[in-house]
Amino acid sequence: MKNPVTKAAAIHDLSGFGRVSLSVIIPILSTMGVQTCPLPTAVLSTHTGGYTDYSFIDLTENMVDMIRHWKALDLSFDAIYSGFLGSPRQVNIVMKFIQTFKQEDQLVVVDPVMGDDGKPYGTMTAEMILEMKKLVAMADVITPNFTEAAFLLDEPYKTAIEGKEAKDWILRLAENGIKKVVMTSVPVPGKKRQSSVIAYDRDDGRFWKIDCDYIPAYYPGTGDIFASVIVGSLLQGDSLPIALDRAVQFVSIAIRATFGYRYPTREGVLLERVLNTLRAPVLSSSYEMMA
Ligand code: PXL
Repeated sequence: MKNPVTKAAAIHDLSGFGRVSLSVIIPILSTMGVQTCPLPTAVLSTHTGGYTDYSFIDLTENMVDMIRHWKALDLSFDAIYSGFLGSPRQVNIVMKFIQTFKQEDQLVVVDPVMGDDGKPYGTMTAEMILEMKKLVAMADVITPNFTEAAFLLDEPYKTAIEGKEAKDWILRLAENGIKKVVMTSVPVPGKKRQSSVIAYDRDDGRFWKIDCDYIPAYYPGTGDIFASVIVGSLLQGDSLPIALDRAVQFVSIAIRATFGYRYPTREGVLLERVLNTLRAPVLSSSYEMMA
């Protein structure tokens, strides 16, 4: 029987407090009609951005055990979506997972979660970055932010990039066969406060761009929110530029819903207030094709 609901394996950490990773990915994908099967990489008391002294339990061995059982059950997934990984060995486990559960018409999305704003997250190491370069090569779609793209390409982080060079970075990221590259938080020259999302579709060679609103606050987890909306949107058959529109608009609505309150930014955006908007059609579209 054809699966009546699409099914995604979600390989990310579970942070108990502060809305990031599985805490946002599961509700978003569920709302978008996707059954989400979490394969937790680590359990933390909080995420690592804005909190210190957090507890961190590495679940590498547990992942091996869970995968063994999933294989025995002969599970199949319409999508495999990985994000924050807790150790270099986990990257290898995810690579093996992709090989094991590979099937036709499957969507493999790797969000190479490593850092932001030019800096690596607290648990990241040089070895992790090396391993992550191998993992992204197995993906159909990758969603690095600008910092992660710089890490993957061994480029120094910069505070502005011209469109032509950004396209060149994306083509280099796509070199090893990746079908769709979505780069977020791309800084815009001459506009200190502005950022863009730029994406490339190898199938037709087109580049898409969306300029994002600026709001003077940083909320952890917005990268996970963005990438999971992209996953849900592509799974429901949207085109790449419409998936970008959905993800950019949803992150923007979520930030605006939160910023109006004096809410501690490290707790993340008020997802619960805006989740239902994911069910609405895209009513206004702001993507552009890049020449
Ligand atoms: O949102 C990315 C992310 C995921 N998981 C953990 C994090 C972060 C970012 O800070 O700390 C544990």
